[in-house]
Amino acid sequence: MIFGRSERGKPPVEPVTLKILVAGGFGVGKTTLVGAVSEIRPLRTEEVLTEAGRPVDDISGVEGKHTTTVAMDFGRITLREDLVLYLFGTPGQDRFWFLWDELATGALGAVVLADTRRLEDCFAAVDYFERRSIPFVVGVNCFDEAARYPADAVRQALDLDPGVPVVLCDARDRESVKEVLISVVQHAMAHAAAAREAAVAT
Ligand SMILES: Nc1nc2c(ncn2[C@@H]2O[C@H](COP(=O)(O)OP(=O)(O)OP(=O)(O)O)[C@@H](O)[C@H]2O)c(=O)[nH]1
Ligand SMILES: [Mg+2]
Repeated sequence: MIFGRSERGKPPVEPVTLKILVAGGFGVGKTTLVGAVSEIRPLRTEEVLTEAGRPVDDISGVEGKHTTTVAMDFGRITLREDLVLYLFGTPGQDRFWFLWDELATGALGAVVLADTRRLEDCFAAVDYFERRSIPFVVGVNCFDEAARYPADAVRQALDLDPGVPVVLCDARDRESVKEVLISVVQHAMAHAAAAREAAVAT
């Protein structure tokens, strides 16, 4: 078939692809978040939590949970025609920490998911990104049963730098998760621009 000029339309844009990590404590909703927003069937590495695992898998606070991520979650979302995010959800349990460095390689930024009932569970993730200067936002996953706190109260409790965005979200809701992802991209871009300016100034 022969197309006229106008029918051929614009040449396809090569999208910029960015890698974003989704981290946070055990059972905070990382797998749920990646699944809610991914436009491909998310890759999951879930294993069933068993009686045998009880001594090592601390399920207090998440008693309804039957599976856990043992390697990673993987999903993709096109935020704009020219901007695609690859999402890598980390495993939440301490015994899988050795995987984090591998997953963090080349990441533009990260989302640290938090549950206000177990805020301390995300301290390790916050420390991890602060130490490596990887820009991150905190997404407060507002579970139905949890008390609501304003973003500033969460910021104070986590002792975050004033520039770190804190976004209230619902990990099950696509639009809500998109807002979190947009904020991490904006924050990471601002971080990169500030680093460039600092480099020019020296
Ligand atoms: N009510 C409510 N339940 C949620 C929400 N997000 C996740 N859940 C539930 O919480 C449980 C834990 O969710 P996951 O997405 O597996 O958590 P995770 O952070 O990936 O867990 P690990 O990989 O084991 O660390 C699941 O049973 C979800 O259905 C939420 O926003 N509200
Ligand atoms: Mg998971």
